[in-house]
Amino acid sequence: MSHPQKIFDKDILLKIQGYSQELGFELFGITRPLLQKEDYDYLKRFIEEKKYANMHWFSNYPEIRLNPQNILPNSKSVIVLGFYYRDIQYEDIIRNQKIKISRYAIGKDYHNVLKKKLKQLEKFIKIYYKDIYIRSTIDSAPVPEKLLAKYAGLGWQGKNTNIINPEIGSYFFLSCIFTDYEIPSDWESKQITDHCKGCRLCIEHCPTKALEPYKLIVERCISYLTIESKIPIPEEYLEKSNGWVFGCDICQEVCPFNRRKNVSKKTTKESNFLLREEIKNIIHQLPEKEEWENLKNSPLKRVKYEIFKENYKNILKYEYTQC
Ligand code: B12
Ligand code: SF4
Ligand code: SF4
Repeated sequence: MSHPQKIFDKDILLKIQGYSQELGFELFGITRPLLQKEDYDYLKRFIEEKKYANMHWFSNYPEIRLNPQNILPNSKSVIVLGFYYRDIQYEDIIRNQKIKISRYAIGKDYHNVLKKKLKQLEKFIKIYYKDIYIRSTIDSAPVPEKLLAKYAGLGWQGKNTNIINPEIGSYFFLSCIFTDYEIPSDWESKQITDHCKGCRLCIEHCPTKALEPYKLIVERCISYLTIESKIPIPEEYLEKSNGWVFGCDICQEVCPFNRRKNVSKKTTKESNFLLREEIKNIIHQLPEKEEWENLKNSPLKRVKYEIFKENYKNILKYEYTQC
């Protein structure tokens, strides 16, 4: 007996897209989970040459990172989703603060928020395809989400290395749903061409000179230095950190695609990503250990209190002497 072929139906894909929009995902695309040669070679070199600084976890599972189809047996397609996170109400606050927390981290932990939504979407897909194998990822799985988003037509990879969508800019999270269903031949996500052209604003404004076009020098990036390095910000970078104590948004703030008229007022649809009172307090005053311990379900908790505290104090010291 021959088995029916596992191929998505175009109308059902449209239903899946519709439901993803109901859940709040604004960007949707589908592609094959295979890297293009240039990207594969670059990523391979990046791993081999240990360009990931102290993020030693980056070299785990290279057979998946370089061949994302290996994340699920017989994986044939990956649905890539974008979720807009910027809370417009934070814009005035962040502009006038000495201590800055990246826009993506002011709400509840996006891993938890989006994992729940992805589970709902998986359930929805299984209504139509009971025999489907699915695996969802949000950030922490060893798959190159930006490259897959680029192939799925969510945006182009800018010179600041983020995925930028011409309509909504770059303040969105990426998630992936890998499946063992093929993409129908009449459904093709078209790749968006590079819109950066002659612009170099992100490169010129990066305070630590961490950017070369389309390439990030990890150990110079404030985002890395404040979240992933696991040591206090070294002196040489402190004076350049511009108040960023957790993450850094400078190369996105200056990007014209986040400043265009229709985008500059855009705000998240997800209440879980709005500025939390606890974060507001932290921006105004260094939290006591107890306050930090009580802060639950926050991206900030990736950093140890002792490191956060030292960075916070050092940044203020520098800013203070500057005045
Ligand atoms: C490791 C990591 C980091 C590291 C390294 C960042 C980086 N640029 O790679 C650090 C801690 C610094 C970081 C910071 C940030 N991150 Co981060 N990060 C990741 C993670 C886990 C892996 C990314 C990765 O594979 N990097 C490795 C390098 C090699 O990849 P790459 O920059 O994409 O480089 C490719 C291209 O340059 C290209 N290329 C191909 N050919 C060639 C040839 C040449 C010559 C060159 C130069 C390049 C090139 O291919 C390369 C290889 O893949 C992803 C989640 C995931 N699972 O994918 C989130 C992710 C990329 N991060 C995200 C975010 C939001 C951020 C921050 C904005 C957070 C913040 N505000 O502080 C910053 C942005 C800093 C920046 N300018 O990139 C989002 C991006 C969403 C989007 N719209 O693009 C992701 C997708 C998380 C998510 N699920 O939403 N991050
Ligand atoms: S996140 Fe900040 S430090 Fe890192 S590349 Fe962008 S502007 Fe530079
Ligand atoms: S600031 Fe300019 S060069 Fe940088 S990502 Fe945006 S459009 Fe591209």
